[in-house]
Amino acid sequence: MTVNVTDFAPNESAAQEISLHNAATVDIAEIALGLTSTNFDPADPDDSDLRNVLLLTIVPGGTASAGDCTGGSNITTAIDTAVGNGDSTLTMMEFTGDTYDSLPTPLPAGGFDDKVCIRVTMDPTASDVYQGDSANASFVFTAHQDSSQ
Ligand SMILES: [Ca+2]
Ligand SMILES: [Ca+2]
Repeated sequence: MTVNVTDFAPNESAAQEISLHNAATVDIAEIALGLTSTNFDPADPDDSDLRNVLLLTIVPGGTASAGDCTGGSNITTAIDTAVGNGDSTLTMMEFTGDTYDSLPTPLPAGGFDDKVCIRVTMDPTASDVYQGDSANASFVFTAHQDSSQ
């Protein structure tokens, strides 16, 4: 699942739902969520990295609607505590290269479905060194058959 962020303005946001489906005959006890990403600073490069001002919101069970995630259970603070600096906001940079183990999402065998809503918001206080910059983020879901993994 890939999210591309291009031509964002401060305070702009986008949200996407990722569907999870277990068609196998083995129960999935938990799902780890990892992130890799790249930054592009193409025009008049000034070493800005857009990922420092992209704030992530991760909501298992949430629904994407008008750039926001509604419903579900927001686990952004828990992820920031695990992989970030514990200030309760989660930048794309903080999560990049890490894996959060794990989402509170058991997925029984036999065709059960679940989903995760991911919202990206550009920090409203971001300066204009980020104009023209873009970022690519790839979220990686890893199923574990038992919770000790
Ligand atoms: Ca943080
Ligand atoms: Ca720049």
